Amino acid sequence: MAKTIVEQVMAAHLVSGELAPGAEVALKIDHTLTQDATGTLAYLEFEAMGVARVRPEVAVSYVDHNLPQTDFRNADDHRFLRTVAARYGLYFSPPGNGISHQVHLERFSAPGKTLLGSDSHTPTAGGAGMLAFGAGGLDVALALAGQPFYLVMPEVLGVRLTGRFRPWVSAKDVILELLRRLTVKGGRGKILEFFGPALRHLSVPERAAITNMGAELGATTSIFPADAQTLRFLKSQGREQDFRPLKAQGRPRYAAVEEVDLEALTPLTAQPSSPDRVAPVKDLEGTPVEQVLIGSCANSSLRDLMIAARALQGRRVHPRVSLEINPGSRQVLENLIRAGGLAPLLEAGARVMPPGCWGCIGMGQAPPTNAASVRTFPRNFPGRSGTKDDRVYLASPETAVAAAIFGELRDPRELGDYPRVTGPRRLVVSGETIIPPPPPGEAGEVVRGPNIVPFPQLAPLPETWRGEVWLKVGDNVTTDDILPAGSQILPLRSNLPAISQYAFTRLDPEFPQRVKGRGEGAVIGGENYGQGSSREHAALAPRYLGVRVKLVKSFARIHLANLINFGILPLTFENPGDYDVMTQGHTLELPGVRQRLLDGAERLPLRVFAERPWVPDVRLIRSKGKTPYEKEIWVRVDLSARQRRLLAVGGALNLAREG
Ligand code: MIC
Ligand code: SF4
Repeated sequence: MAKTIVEQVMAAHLVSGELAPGAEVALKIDHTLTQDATGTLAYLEFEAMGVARVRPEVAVSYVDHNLPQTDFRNADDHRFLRTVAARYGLYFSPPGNGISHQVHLERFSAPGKTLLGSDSHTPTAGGAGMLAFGAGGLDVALALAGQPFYLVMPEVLGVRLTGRFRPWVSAKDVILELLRRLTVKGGRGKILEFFGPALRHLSVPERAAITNMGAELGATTSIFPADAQTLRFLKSQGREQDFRPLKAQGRPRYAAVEEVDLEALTPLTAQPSSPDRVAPVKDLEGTPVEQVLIGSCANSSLRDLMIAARALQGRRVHPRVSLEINPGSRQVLENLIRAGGLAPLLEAGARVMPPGCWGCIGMGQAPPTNAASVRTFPRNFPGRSGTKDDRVYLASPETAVAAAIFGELRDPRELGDYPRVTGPRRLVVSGETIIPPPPPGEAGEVVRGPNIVPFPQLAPLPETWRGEVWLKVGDNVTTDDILPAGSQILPLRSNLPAISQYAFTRLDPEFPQRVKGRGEGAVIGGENYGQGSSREHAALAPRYLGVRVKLVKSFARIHLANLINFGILPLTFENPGDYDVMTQGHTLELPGVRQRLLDGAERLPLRVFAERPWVPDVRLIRSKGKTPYEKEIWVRVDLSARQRRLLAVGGALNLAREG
């Protein structure tokens, strides 16, 4: 019988539910990963569940995001993570070892296995045939406790790749082309499954650059088959025993098929400040560039850095440009040195950072005011670089290195001969820097510094909810907008009271002060609300300040799951036009909402009260004193019975505590 790869892997991991698009399914999780910025909270949540040892086959705690250790807080977090790993039986990848996604691909990826990671770019491992999902920390904590991962079964979108790259065009251009066609909303509710004759020429790191940025399409995940290229990659890692072939059976029926002819692609770039504002580099030639960053979980493999090194051989970086290289892992850096790639980078004038995320999440490397920065990163959301009104372009290592040499955006094909870069058959493998879990008897104690603040208790949902609209925002709001990262805020990830003081401050600097002591409130949003990072802090920090209701046109997947996990009611407009008539300051009432939810209601009445009439069809209510105008609208709650229970008790942790 014809079957997609997705169906095969899901069927092999199905705990409950039916593999029909739109239905909730529960999957067994084989591997988990966390990174430091989401991991601290995830392990506090895991500890609250009272489980003695982690259950998945492989569970890894990586430290890659917050590396500068500007004070004790950061170092406290790292020590907490190291001692938690030893106590509960996880692998620990210390700071300097590399970015979680790159290191997991190198040292642990296994075709046909499932991976759940508290980072939205976890689908990177789909490049090696893993079914890998980004999720909030609490979902990962539940998987660590042996529980399945719940998700709404997506449709499978086939992506057929044909042809072969022309010189100076590479994997980044494939995913930028898909972003150009489908936009940051186009992948929602979908898994991308790649196939076609071009796969023969695509190495695993190239495939991983594509699956990585499937996250930017809003896709649930992306996956490639496991074939000769996968075996070659695993052999180069000394892990051929982890290979198992994986391909679609027969001629499966995809919900739709996108075709990309690699031969027809030209160098592309995503313009400021959204990954889908894609244009050919040629059309933007001459734009002056002052910073070029090559790195991140999307493009920091040995291949990517060697391309940059070879292109820079005998050349110098333009004097206007700061070129910075962030290797993806210690292994990449080690092999770069052995392959003779480090010297040309340094000789050309590049700065080389230790492996890690760095400027990708605003931990240093902020660009100057009013300057274009070209980055091989996956995201260019406004202000994410650490500079207000930044102008960040996303591009391939080829396009980035051309910008570094010319000091402006230029089609990299102007650089002449394309360097031939082939990886060694056997890489120098530095996996021994990953600390394996000690035997259960030798676990040791978890060490908590003052920056590790215990998880708060969250109140259950009241029978009838009433609160004010505290904020109204537009379309495609990111979790970076809701709770920014960067060098000031990232050290507070394990301290909820402190980090909540930054919630929504990008959109309204007064927000935390404005809502303080005012009970509970609501946020109104547009389409694709909460795209981007998986950080559950973007749900939890507003909840801590009293946000209990989010009413939007549509949600992004991971943020939606995080809202439910922390007891925030995720509502959508039945009539999207109602969005236009609502403003900050309106009072909302959801009569009998708790019982209605538990009864399975798919639509709820919402009363909106205002001081003044704001649309022609509001009616005057004489008895309501202060808020005389009322309108009733319908809102939708598209949730499973499990999610309804979570919301009623005030969140997943309350449910886990109840047992
Ligand atoms: C990101 O790229 O946005 C991050 C920073 O890696 C986040 C995780 C976080 O906010 O800690 C992500 O992708 O989920
Ligand atoms: Fe790190 Fe950037 Fe990748 Fe996020 S997108 S994991 S910040 S490198």
